[in-house]
Amino acid sequence: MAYTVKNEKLKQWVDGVAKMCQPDRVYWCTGTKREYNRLMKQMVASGAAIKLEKRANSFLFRSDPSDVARVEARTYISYPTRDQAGPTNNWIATDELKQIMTGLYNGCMRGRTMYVIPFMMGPFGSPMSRIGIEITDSPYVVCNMHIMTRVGTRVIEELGADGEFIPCLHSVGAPLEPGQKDEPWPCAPMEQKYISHFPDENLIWSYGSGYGGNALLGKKCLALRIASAMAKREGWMAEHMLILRLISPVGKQYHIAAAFPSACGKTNLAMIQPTIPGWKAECIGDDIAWMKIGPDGRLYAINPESGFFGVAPGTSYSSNPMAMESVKENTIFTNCALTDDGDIWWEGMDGPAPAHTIDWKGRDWTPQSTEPAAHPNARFTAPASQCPVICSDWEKPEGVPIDILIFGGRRATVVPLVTEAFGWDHGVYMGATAASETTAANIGAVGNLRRDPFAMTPFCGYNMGDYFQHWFDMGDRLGNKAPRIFYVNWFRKSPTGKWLWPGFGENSRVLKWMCERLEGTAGAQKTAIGYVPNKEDLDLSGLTIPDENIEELLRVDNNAWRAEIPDVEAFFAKFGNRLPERLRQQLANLRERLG
Ligand code: SAT
Ligand code: MN
Repeated sequence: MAYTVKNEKLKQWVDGVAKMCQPDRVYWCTGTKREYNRLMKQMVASGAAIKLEKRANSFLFRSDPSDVARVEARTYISYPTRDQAGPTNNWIATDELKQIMTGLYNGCMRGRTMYVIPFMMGPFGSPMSRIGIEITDSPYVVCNMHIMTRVGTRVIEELGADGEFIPCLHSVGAPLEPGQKDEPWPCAPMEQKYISHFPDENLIWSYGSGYGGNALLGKKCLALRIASAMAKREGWMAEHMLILRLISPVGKQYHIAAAFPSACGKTNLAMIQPTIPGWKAECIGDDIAWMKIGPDGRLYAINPESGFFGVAPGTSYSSNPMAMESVKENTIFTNCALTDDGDIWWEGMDGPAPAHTIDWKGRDWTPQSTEPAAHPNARFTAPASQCPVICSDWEKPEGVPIDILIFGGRRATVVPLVTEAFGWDHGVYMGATAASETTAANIGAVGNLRRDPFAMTPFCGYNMGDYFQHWFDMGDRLGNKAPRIFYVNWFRKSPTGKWLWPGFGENSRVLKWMCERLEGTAGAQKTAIGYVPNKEDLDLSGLTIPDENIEELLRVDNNAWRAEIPDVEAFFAKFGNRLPERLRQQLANLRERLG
């Protein structure tokens, strides 16, 4: 061990896990570049990773074809009673789940190294940051954690003898018998996968998957599921939100936090390059925001992560140039295609498709192939510091004061480009009823409409009805210092199925309108669903969009909204008496406004 651990609780936990999992050896991570390079070298030698000739210090991994995304059906929020987990979470009683998983963990690291990863979520020195310790038998996870979190000896120092940490146990669930050759991507069959959370104990147990949020436990497991439960208890917020700073031509700063479901363009918006002259944007985070009320009564946000785990397909110099710049070097690619000259490729990258690649399953691929070369949920893991527009204050310990909160999703119909809430309670209603067409970020059918309140459905660590109430409570505490709330939909389509809005950098026009609403300088029409801009309220200069498209984008069809009310009612009914009365009231108000 390269350092001394003074924390008895940590030592005991690690010893106990080692006894249960029976690894060949235990290794405490230091978080250094040397450690990273050594592990990568080992993985290249074993065939788990491919070093990219064309990209400095970058590597390609191919997962097992059965292990390509978060598995929500195998994700559990465990409490003694089902009601505590609520209707949106899978639940198994704590005792029973621990018994099942202890059985699986027994001897599961045989033939492998057990890595202990001390990591910090949030900047060093921030009162909002939290320490996690991940135990894993996957060196791939160690390297990803190096990028996504702050790993190292300094965490052990900050933890000291009696500091608090969140224990995160992970195993790929594939013990090796003596002499048995390892798989390039070891994992367990679906029915043995468990991504489990015990919020009462701030404890995470994950088994059987090596992919993304199932295995990089600082991300969804700690920073959202466990943190949301802590935040409820302690009076702060852990949200599935990007954070960005927008700077107006006169140099005024606006901080925006926005919640969209996975793979709905959070990373793109987080790194937006405004197309309107004079406006600039800087990125603070692309996936998760921890927010707390500051001494001045405003809501302050930090990004608990230190890297981007972004969806690769569709990322290009035209859709997200800043992401392309961020992945130029020191990046881990998972399930992308490999080009003949030793670079990565994916669908939607700039320029013509290469004449030949090796696809994410390791097979020859040509543009004539019937399957995509990269998996739709292929990812890049890149250090946030490599983003050319990373905000100079992105690691500020006190965070940045949030002016605007945005909810949204992918909707081909009904929902206009942008709507401003009448007030906090109405904004909470918008968040609670947010809906989106499903994407490839989760294993399941793609393209179905699902209610995804606050984009938190798969990430809320307790009863979602109580979570709604927490939003009202936070609003009450924030009072007139609360951020303004907006709802956006970049994805509305024409009756013939064409995108109506160009999106990407042009979304800055919508952000500008929001800022002007805060300043009281932009107009809007009051509709049944909120304030929607008139065509002339949006800065559309230099854009060539047919008038009828803009009209369709901003159209509020009361009939269509009325038709969705039964679905909202059915959704609300799931929460029984845990549904806050104030949400019921908002629904009644909407119904009345729709007439
Ligand atoms: O695999 S992750 O959960 O980290 C990515 C996502 O779904 O947003
Ligand atoms: Mn996400």
